[in-house]
Amino acid sequence: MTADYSVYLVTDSTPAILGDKDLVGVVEASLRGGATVVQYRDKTSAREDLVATARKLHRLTRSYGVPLLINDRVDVAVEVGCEGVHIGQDDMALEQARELLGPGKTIGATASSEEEAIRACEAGADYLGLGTVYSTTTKKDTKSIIGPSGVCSILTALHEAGHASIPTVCIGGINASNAPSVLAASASPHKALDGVAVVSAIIAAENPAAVTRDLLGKVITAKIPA
Ligand code: TZP
Ligand code: MG
Repeated sequence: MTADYSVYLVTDSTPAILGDKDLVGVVEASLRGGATVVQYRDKTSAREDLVATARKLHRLTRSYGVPLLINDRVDVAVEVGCEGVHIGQDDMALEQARELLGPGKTIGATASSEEEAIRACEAGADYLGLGTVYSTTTKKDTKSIIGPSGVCSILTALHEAGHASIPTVCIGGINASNAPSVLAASASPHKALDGVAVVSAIIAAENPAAVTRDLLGKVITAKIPA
């Protein structure tokens, strides 16, 4: 079964974004608002804390029927038994992640160019995160800002290389205000994004449920063919 990638929430536990709120509470609010995928992204916590938080998040996401993916840490995903991982260009090879996770798990990859996107498809990625669309303070080591036009070039290349069916989301500076224009401007004639991946617009929001609901409505509207 293919997941619904419409509103893909990526977590951030840093005080600059989460503030003094409780991460699990924020994720629950976003799920109430309709988040369709959750990625637990935590670059700083110790392994035992990663596993403990991932278990809490997985109990929650399971109750909403939403997949939980772990950023970078295939070992944590295996231990928790969640639905999969998201792997960056500098992380573990996708083939090795597949071997460790076993069949039936979801492996996502980040791509910021046509070549990276096609290579990830060939290596067995189940979906792609395309970006960075707009510069963002959430990820400071971003290599390239590709804008909606860069996303459009990648979607075109995927179609031409025979990978039209791979689900894609974009990431980087996306919020409920710019999501409709990003979805429209990034669509190529044969392939459009399946959704948007968002960190700060939801995690830092005063009302994560309302922001998620707003985003989901806009993504669904944008996906209806004109
Ligand atoms: N990868 C590319 S940009 C980014 C990641 C994880 C962060 C996006 O954060 P935000 O707050 O949605 O701009
Ligand atoms: Mg990574």
